[in-house]
Amino acid sequence: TSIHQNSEKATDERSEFDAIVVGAGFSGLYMLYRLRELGLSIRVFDNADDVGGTWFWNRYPGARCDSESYNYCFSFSKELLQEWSWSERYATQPEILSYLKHVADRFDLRKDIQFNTRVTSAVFHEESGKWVVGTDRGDSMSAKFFINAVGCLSTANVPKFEGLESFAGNWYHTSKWPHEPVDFQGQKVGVIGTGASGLQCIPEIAKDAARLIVFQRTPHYASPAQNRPITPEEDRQIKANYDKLVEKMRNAHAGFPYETKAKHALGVTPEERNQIYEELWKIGGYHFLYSFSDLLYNKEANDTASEFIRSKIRQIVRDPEVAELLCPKEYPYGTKRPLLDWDYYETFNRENVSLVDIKKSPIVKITPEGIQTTQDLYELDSIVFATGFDAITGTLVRMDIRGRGGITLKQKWENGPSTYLGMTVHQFPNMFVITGPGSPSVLANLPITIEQGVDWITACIKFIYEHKIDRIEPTLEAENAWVEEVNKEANATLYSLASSWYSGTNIPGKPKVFMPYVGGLGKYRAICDNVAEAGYKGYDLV
Ligand code: N01
Repeated sequence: TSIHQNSEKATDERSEFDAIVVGAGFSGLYMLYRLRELGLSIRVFDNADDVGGTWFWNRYPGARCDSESYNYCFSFSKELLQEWSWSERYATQPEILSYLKHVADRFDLRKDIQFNTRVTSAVFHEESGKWVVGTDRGDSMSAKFFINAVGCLSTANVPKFEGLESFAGNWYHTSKWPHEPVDFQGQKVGVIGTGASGLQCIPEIAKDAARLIVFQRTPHYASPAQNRPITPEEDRQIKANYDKLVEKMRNAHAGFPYETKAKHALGVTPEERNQIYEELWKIGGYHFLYSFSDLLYNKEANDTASEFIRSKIRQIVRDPEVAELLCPKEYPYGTKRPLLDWDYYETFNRENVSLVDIKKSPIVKITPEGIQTTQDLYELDSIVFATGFDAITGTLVRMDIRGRGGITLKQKWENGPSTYLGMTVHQFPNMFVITGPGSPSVLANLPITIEQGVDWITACIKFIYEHKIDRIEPTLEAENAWVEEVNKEANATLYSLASSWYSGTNIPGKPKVFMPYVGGLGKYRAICDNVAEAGYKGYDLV
């Protein structure tokens, strides 16, 4: 019998498995699919009551993916690519969620997934060589392999403002949005945060609320999304060429099928440069980032793109003071996650919307009436926290994961995460992380980078069974060398000029370490493949 949506228990009653996977989003679903092909017994846990991961939780108004729909999907099944049609250039959250539900049904994945269950601990038992996994429902199950598919942005960051519990209205975090639509009509609403989530929900909330006050700490750069429906002809063309498109994405730097216009922004005349920027601005989406390949490496080159975006903001926003406040000046374009503009800048031309600079006048506390800054009290009916996540490591260190000698992952990563290839950790045998720190993860088109990670892990597990190996664990030397490589790549870029969740600076007390691997998905894939081909170089195989 297959398990249907909202069922709480997977069908298999056993407590011992070959592999336990945490998370049923893009990465957990595909991991399950691949491991089943090896004939293994698998249990997947997810805290939600259905599949979807990030697309299950982030239901705020306006939630969509910034990556184009026909790039942001699984590529492993040609049939799936042909049978699913995306309705718009950028898919909405409900459409991506129904896609992932379709994937779960089509490949009969639900029967191995236990929903409404949070994994709270995972302890490696040295004698048996098994991971013992505990959940908030009192389960205790063991497996040879423990695989984290928890996503990079799954632990919400609600800043600890004094007095939040005293607030008389309702408050929401974008990633924990209620399943029923929230009605802001007639309300005074405050939104804190202007990252990807803020930029998407602000224009939508502005249409409903009587008054919207946006609390901005740091302005972000955004280029137009230029969304539109996908025509039947376009759909046919994409599908006729999917093989080539997929091949291109898999080997591309960021997993997208785009090509940069030119190498050096300063190698063309200012007129030519402007023309390229204008052209890409019209095309929309991440194409703008693909103007010149040195934007993230050369500050002077970057200045030209940053200034171009500022000039556009000044053209769109009518009030010059508000426009200036919306212009990022303290960090280069692209060093915080580049964003798309879904009528965000235009929203500040509305009569009912205002912008508060909380860098100049920080929030002091939340009172029963609203938000108190050093300057004013803003009376509000609702507050929306678009304040992001304890990204990349947050969910992992909150689970009580204990490796050899009882060391916890939290202790191990006290001064910042260290991994070998972003997928494995010294002292944590037979544990894998998909989109872990030290992998391209959030800097690449996620479904495509997830497929690379899952395929590599699957091949590794197959190798382990074929060679009758009990344990695989990276050596400390290999791990240290990889950390050095990740740092070297990051240091060659301009990323250090911004504070961002990429390096943990959004979370007070979190070590400041640039977490993703910047070298690109194509290069990373080749490195990982070489390690495998060399018989898992850098690993102890026992
Ligand atoms: O979170 P963020 P997000 N006081 O961390 C501010 C993906 N995503 O949920 O910049 C006051 O980017 C913070 O200010 P500052 C995507 O990868 C994708 O928006 O730190 N303000 C910032 O403005 C994205 O990058 C999509 O100074 C505080 C905001 O809150 C990632 O998720 C859509 C504060 C947080 O921005 C995270 O995006 C949505 C405090 N104490 C998300 N703490 C799409 O594909 C934080 N802020 C479209």
